[in-house]
Amino acid sequence: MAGFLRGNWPSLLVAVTTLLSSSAAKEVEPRRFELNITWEQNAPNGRAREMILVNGQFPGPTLEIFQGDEVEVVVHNKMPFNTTVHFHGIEQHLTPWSDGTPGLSQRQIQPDRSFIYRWTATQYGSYWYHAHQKGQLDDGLYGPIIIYPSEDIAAPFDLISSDPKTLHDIEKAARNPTPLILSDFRHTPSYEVEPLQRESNVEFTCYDSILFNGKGSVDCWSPEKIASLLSTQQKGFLKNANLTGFTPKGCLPGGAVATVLSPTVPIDVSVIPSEIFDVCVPSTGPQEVITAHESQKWLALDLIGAFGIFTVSFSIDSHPLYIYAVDGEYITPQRVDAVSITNGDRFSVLIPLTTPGSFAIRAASVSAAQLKSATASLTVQGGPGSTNSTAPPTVPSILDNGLPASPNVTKFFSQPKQKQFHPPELVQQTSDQIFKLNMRISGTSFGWALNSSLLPISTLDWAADPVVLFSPKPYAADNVTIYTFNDTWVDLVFITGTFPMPPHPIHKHGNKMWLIGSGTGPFPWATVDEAVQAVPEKFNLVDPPRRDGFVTLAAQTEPTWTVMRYHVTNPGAWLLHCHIQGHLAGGMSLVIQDGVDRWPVVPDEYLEYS
Ligand SMILES: *[C@@H]1O[C@H](CO)[C@@H](O)[C@H](O)[C@H]1NC(C)=O
Ligand SMILES: *[C@@H]1O[C@H](CO)[C@@H](O)[C@H](O)[C@H]1NC(C)=O
Ligand SMILES: *[C@@H]1O[C@H](CO)[C@@H](O)[C@H](O)[C@H]1NC(C)=O
Ligand SMILES: *[C@@H]1O[C@H](CO)[C@@H](O)[C@H](O)[C@H]1NC(C)=O
Ligand SMILES: *[C@@H]1O[C@H](CO)[C@@H](O)[C@H](O)[C@H]1NC(C)=O
Ligand SMILES: *[C@@H]1O[C@H](CO)[C@@H](O)[C@H](O)[C@H]1NC(C)=O
Ligand SMILES: *[C@@H]1O[C@H](CO)[C@@H](O)[C@H](O)[C@H]1NC(C)=O
Ligand SMILES: *[C@@H]1O[C@H](CO)[C@@H](O)[C@H](O)[C@H]1NC(C)=O
Ligand SMILES: [Cu+2]
Repeated sequence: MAGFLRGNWPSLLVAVTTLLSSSAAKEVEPRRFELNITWEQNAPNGRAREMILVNGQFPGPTLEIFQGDEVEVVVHNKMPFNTTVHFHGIEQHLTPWSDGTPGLSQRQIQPDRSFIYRWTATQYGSYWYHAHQKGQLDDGLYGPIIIYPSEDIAAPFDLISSDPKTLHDIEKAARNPTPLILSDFRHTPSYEVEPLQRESNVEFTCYDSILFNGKGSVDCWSPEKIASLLSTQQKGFLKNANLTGFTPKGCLPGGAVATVLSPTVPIDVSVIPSEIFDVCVPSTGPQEVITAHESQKWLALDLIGAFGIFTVSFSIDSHPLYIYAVDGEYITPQRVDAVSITNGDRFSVLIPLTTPGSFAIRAASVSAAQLKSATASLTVQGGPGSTNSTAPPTVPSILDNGLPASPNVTKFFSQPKQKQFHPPELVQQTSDQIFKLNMRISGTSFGWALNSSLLPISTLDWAADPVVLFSPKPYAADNVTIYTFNDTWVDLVFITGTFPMPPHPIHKHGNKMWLIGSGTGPFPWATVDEAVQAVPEKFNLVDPPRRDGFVTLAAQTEPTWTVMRYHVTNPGAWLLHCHIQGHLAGGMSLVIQDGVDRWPVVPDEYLEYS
């Protein structure tokens, strides 16, 4: 039994079959998925490259699960690279070895090997899976997870409408959400990007396409269009670097990225191929079409931000969005015109279908380093007796730079107003431990540090043997490793130490956190209690938003701080990191050993897996 995870996949299949039949007496069989991960030619935006497919698809298949299920995901690595698969936002309650973080929770899955992830679907809602090995997310290893809520979970739909018929239509739509994965996509494979970044000392902030469910095109805009969309901040970056414009790809030129972020570090832009930042070659791939019928009245979408770097504005022409869940958990619904989506985010939205027609689904980058937008289509077919001749012209809510398209567009999703519909517990008013993390750029423009020192992902991938979960360093505190005790409350204070500081989408593995406060200026207080005394208006300890990732405040000229609080209930080795792939690769991570006093006993088959 101990060895059944080893070996190549055909023998494993036999072993798994045996295992399943021998456990047939068990009442509940696990919900089982098999993911064949391959490295193949594909052309999601009309231009071919080698990339990652899961079961021959991109994005990977949706894992449909019912809350309470035991889940088994068998990964067969048929790529020429090591890999791991992380289940983003899944708390992995009592199964920290199935979290998919190389060096922290498991050894890497080598080519022609397999690995079985096992976890319990304790949560409900919208999640996703993705590679956690180096830059493989950018190569296409991701797919949606839907966990259908159990019957006893109350939903907030009667806050959208109290009309019984409408409520019925809404509930029906929400039972069957359509995943819509948004991603940024690059032609250059991640294994080429990494060494080129190191050789040039420049962070590669430029992508080729925005994709909807893996479909899109390469649009090349005229210099005039690009110039007309530039923000004041973007013009300022150009001015500092003595440049006049963004590149034909709509990007801040590579040299200027480094000038802005790490002006004292020598760079070598000559090693950067011109297609990375500059040359735009148009190509056309398929367009994603979401089809619905007017008679449904409502449509539910699970929006998933599978970005390597972008944050986008998202909207659907002529349609409001009712956001009813964030990162999988119900909230008091917000009716908005648009929502900003960043790396790792999930927004579950309901859309009223009132008119047949075709409406643009828009995503536009609001990241400072690149202008880019793309559209998919919402096609609403007409019901019997309806006519589309009277359909009004469609009205966009956002422009190609993500800004509101007209003064009428006033409602973007508001995180401060995000109210959890039924939080599992109240946030504790005081904490037991505080960790102040000084975020800064350390060296090159991609060398972001979560706390002063870099923890490059390569350190975890290659050097962390034994794996932290298997051999914890309980009392290690070396700038990049912290520890906590079970059933304590922990504050993570993210302080910007260098300027300019972009917003960082910080994701914690293993549990959700509350965003209890943020502010501008230094954070001179020894504890969050003291901070709350001094600036109570900067805190919300009553009903703060709860998520598995929050974006830290950007900073231009003075420091900012962001406080996240969480309850340690799930001992294990968890990564806390920026979800921007370049920043993660560059070192923006912290190892959290949660609950060192109640460390889990790792099953032999995971300990021995190699
Ligand atoms: C994975 O690949 C194996 C061998 O090619 C095949 O038998 C199996 O059906 C594949 N599984 C899926 C889910 O595609
Ligand atoms: C692949 O994983 C194995 C096992 O963890 C490790 O020894 C090897 O160095 C890894 N290879 C690469 C290129 O990371
Ligand atoms: C921009 O030009 C000014 C004046 O010529 C010069 O002092 C500065 O070093 C230049 N900056 C860069 C990044 O080249
Ligand atoms: C609009 O009307 C045309 C002609 O009747 C029909 O073919 C088409 O499907 C309709 N479009 C929608 C979105 O209902
Ligand atoms: C704004 O809303 C008003 C009132 O509904 C409408 O008349 C006007 O055309 C809208 N303007 C734009 C730019 O959409
Ligand atoms: C921790 O940070 C300090 C200050 O930046 C540095 O001197 C030290 O080398 C770091 N330690 C480790 C283990 O990275
Ligand atoms: C953060 O790094 C500093 C060194 O710059 C170190 O003194 C401090 O202990 C670290 N904080 C944590 C929480 O590890
Ligand atoms: C950790 O603490 C939580 C919250 O009190 C508790 O439910 C859980 O059983 C504890 N875990 C262990 C392994 O003791
Ligand atoms: Cu970051």
